[in-house]
Amino acid sequence: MNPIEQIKDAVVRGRSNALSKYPPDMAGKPGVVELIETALSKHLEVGKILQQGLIAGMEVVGDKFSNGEYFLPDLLMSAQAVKAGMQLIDPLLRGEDSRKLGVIVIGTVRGDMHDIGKNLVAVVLEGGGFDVIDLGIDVSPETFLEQGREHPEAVIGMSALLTTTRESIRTTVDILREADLKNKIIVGGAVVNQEFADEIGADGYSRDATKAVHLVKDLLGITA
Ligand code: B12
Repeated sequence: MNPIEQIKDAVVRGRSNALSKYPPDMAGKPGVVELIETALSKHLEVGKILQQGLIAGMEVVGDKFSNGEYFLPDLLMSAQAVKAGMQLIDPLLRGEDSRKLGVIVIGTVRGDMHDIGKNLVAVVLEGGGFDVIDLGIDVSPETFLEQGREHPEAVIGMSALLTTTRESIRTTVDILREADLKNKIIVGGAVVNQEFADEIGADGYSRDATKAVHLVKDLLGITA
């Protein structure tokens, strides 16, 4: 297995670091943290570590959870491993480039606690040169409204992973539109698609974090 595949595997197995007791059959073996350190020392690209290691691993975990092979504790261990890895590469993704292309306000909508995907989108946008204001999870329409008013130039991003909270996106978009906010709105998350985005009058949808950067650049007319 190459170093990136090892990172992906460690995410799938929910192994954060070498000191962790989990999973028991991997005692003493490196986890996501050590594997990323090794990958970085070999000058592997941070973007690859993120996309093909952390995100790809979490996608496998998502599928295993959906088909009943994994249960909640497995899921949480993997989420923790991704978090540990993100802490390591986050500063590198942000880069030293202080040029800012624009502001993004992003959050997971009311009633929804899922934030792994939203966090990835936030980090990748930051890495792409944007200032990101992350409102966290379970964000009320009122908070989005306040932030939109405070940052009229910002693109607002909303994430939802549940069929029920997809409706929170709709409500939030309606409230922002009724208040006549001119912010561009982008939406995403596993239960969202282009059709839904069009239906609720969002300005854009992207199925993953990397495409979100292109989407925001397109919306803001940034050609570089
Ligand atoms: C991890 C997870 C959890 C974790 C969340 C941990 C965390 N900190 O986020 C925990 C265990 C807490 C959890 C809880 C629940 N979950 Co859950 N969970 C998942 C799981 C397995 C993976 C989600 C994930 O992180 N995927 C990986 C990331 C990288 O993908 P992503 O989120 O889709 O994000 C990518 C894109 O969608 C996009 N994107 C995301 N957001 C945005 C935003 C913008 C603006 C843009 C442009 C793009 C974008 O870019 C991201 C990166 O590429 C999914 C199953 C699955 N296969 O998706 C179920 C799933 C979403 N959960 C589900 C359910 C039902 C629940 C619970 C209700 C379970 C329960 N009975 O308690 C609770 C809900 C709690 C709540 N109120 O929110 C269902 C939802 C079913 C539905 N359609 O409504 C799913 C589909 C599982 C299933 N098959 O049943 N869950």
